Amino acid sequence: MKVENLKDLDLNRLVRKSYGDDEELEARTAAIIKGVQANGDEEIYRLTEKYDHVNLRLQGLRVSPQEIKDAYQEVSEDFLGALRKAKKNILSFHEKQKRTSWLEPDTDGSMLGQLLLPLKRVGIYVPGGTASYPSSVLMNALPAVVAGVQKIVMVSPPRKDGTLLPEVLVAADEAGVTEVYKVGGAQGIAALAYGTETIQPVDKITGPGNIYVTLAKKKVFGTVDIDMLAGPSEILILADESALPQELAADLLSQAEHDRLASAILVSPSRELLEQTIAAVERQLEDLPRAEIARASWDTYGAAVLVPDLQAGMDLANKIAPEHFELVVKDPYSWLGQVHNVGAVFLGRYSSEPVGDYFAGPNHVLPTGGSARFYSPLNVDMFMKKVSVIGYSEAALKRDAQEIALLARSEGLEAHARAVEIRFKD
Ligand code: HSO
Ligand code: ZN
Repeated sequence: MKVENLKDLDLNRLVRKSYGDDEELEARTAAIIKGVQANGDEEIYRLTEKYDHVNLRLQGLRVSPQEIKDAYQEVSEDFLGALRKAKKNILSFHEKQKRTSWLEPDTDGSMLGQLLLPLKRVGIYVPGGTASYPSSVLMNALPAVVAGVQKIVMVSPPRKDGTLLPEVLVAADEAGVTEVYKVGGAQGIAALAYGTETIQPVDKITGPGNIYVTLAKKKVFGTVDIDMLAGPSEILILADESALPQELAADLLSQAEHDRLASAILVSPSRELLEQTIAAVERQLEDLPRAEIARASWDTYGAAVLVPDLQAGMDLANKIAPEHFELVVKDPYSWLGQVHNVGAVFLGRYSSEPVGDYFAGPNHVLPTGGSARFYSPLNVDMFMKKVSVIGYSEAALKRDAQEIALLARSEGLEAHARAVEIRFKD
């Protein structure tokens, strides 16, 4: 890794990655969805045998209360304690997001307003393998709980022995997930969207997944709502000479270790800091368990960018629109007013990115791939819908009837005009 000058930077290398628009994969995903629509549970059993190498026909798809109980026996008390503290912080942060219905009376006797209603059923996808994160179970389920969603259904691919990770099951139970099913991939998304004999369809699906899951979510959008099309993790750090290279290196690697396609970018006006951090990344990679993944990410999508000053760095951050943005500079709060296109901003050296991943309270499901330009972190509003309320009084309609009729006729819609006029015929 070498320090790059801002003016030579190839932005295309660093931004707008997605998990691909592969037509062949799209066709395969579509076929899986069709299969589940046509053959329900049996198709899920067949695909689970094929992709997850386990036959669930005897035990069924649903995780039993006994399995949840057993999971509690398998996790450590310290894990449970930390999970519960994280839950408390996430809940109290998201409580502040909750908005309520309102009805506003007018002096003319009419009433306008807006009902805010929780979605009835939501589905949460939790990936399998090493990306099966209990923290993501909390981050997806708790905003739904705060919104008042009654049914929160989780799906996740089973391991070869037909179980799910106990930490994930415990997190689901702690978060208030009401049903858990052992089904992953595009078939899991299809089951949530269209339902099967065992799984009732939901209104919205959230949660990250692999390319098949992402393409399936794209495909079922419209039948159900989805949260977003999650891409690989990203971090951009803007640092000045007050920052410590070993801390910056550790934060860069915290995102690089997620995924070979993850991107970790350091931006600074100090060449010395950039060079020292590159060296620190190399040293820290030596004994990192996921070094292979982190190195692939760092070598392909990482960067150390020299900018003329912090302002140029701030502008670059808003242009790249990273998922996570760390401001490790002398007075980070003085830059907050300029932060615009980022998923979450982390201020100062003690707001290391994993603080947000696990514990502080804000959601870690954040816009990626430049979508922070127009998209927000997962939040309570995304699990609610609005209904408009119109309660016109006689006086109000009398006052407005003529103008409503005029607008209706200007659109050639005579029946609309007559509908208001008929009330004042004599
Ligand atoms: N940084 C990831 C979330 C996560 N990290 C889960 C650890 N566990 C999302 O951007
Ligand atoms: Zn993370």
